[in-house]
Amino acid sequence: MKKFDIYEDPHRRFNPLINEWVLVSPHRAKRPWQGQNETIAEDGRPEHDPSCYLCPGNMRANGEVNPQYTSSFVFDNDFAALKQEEIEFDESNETTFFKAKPERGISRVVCFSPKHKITLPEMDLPTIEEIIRTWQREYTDLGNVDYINYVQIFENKGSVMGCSNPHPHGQIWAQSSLPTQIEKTQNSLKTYYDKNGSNLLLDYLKKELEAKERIIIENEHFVALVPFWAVWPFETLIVCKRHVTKITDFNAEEVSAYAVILKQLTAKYDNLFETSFPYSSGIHQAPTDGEDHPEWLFHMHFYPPLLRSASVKKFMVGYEMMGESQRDITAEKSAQMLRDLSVVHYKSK
Ligand code: H2U
Repeated sequence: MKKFDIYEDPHRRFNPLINEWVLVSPHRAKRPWQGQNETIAEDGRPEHDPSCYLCPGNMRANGEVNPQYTSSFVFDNDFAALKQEEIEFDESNETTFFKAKPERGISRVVCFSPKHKITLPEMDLPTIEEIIRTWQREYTDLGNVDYINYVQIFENKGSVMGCSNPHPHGQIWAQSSLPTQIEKTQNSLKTYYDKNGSNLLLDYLKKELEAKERIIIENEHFVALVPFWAVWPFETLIVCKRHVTKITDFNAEEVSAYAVILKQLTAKYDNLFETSFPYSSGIHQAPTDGEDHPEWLFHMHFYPPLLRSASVKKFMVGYEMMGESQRDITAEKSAQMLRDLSVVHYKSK
C-alpha cells in the first residue's frame, strides 16, 4: 500500500482552535481554470476624495461632518449592526425551534489614516503604531462597558470582500455575547488549558518554530505563519511570542514589533500578485467579561479570497457549503511563496 505523503495525497487536517477539519487536495492545485475572474479595482485614487464619507472634513450619510483628523479617527457606525438599548426579554417564551434573544452592542468605524489612497502596507510605521494604540484604547473603552463581553476588531479590505469604501478603515463590533467563532475558540483554548496546564497557541507556536516550513516572518515579539489547518489559499495568522491575552498588554516595544509585522505581511500580500490584496482580517483575544483568561493568546487572522492571480478568487461553495472546508495548494507551499516575497512593497521599488 502507498505510504501517506502529506504533500501529494488527499487528506484532512484538524483545526484545534475551532474543532473543525479541512480537506486538503494537493494533487488538484494544477487544475485548469475557466471560471470567473474578479475585476480588481486598481488605483489612481486621489489623496482626498470629496465624495468619500470617511475622508477628513467630509459629510457622512447621517449628516455629521468628519473632523480634520490627522491620524486614526473613530466614530460610532451610522448604520450600526448592534444597538445599545436595553430590551425587555422573557426567556420563558423561548421554544425548542424558535429560540432568539436580544443582543446589545456598539459598532464603530476606525479610519486608519486621513489619506484616501493608501492601505496598511503603504503606511509608515508611526501611522500603523497609532492604529494599534487606537485599537488598544477602543478595547479598553468598549470592554469597560458593563454589558460588553467581547470586542471584535476587524478589517474588510477590497470590494471582493464586500468593503464599501476604499478609504483605509476597519470596524469594531462589541457585544454582550461571545460571537460563535469566539465561543468555539474559547471552548477549545479552555479545554486545552485545563487538560495540559499550558496555552494551546503558545505550544502550537513552539512546534511551528521548530518545523519552520509554515513560517513567513519572525521578529523579536511576533510570528506570521500559514496555519497548518489554513482554509483560504493564503490564509495567515499573526501570533505573539509572549503570553499576552489582549492587545492592551503590549508594551511600547511590542506595539512597534506588531506594526512592523503588519506592514511586512500586508506588503508581501500586495507583492504576491502585484495588486492591492483583498482580505478580511480580525483580532482574536480575551473576552472582556471581567474574568482572567490565561487560556487566550492574542492573535490575528487574515482570510484573503484570492487563489491563483489578482483576478481568480477561491469560492467557498458546493462541497465547502455542504461538507467541509477544502483547499488545493498546501499550507506549506503558500507559506513558501509568501516567505520568498520581498517585504518591500512593489510600488515603492
Ligand atoms: P465596510 O468595511 O463594510 O465598507 O464598512 C464601512 C462602514 O461604514 C459600514 O459599516 C459605515 C457603514 O455602516 N458608514 C457609516 O457609519 N457612515 C457613513 O456615512 C457611511 C458608511
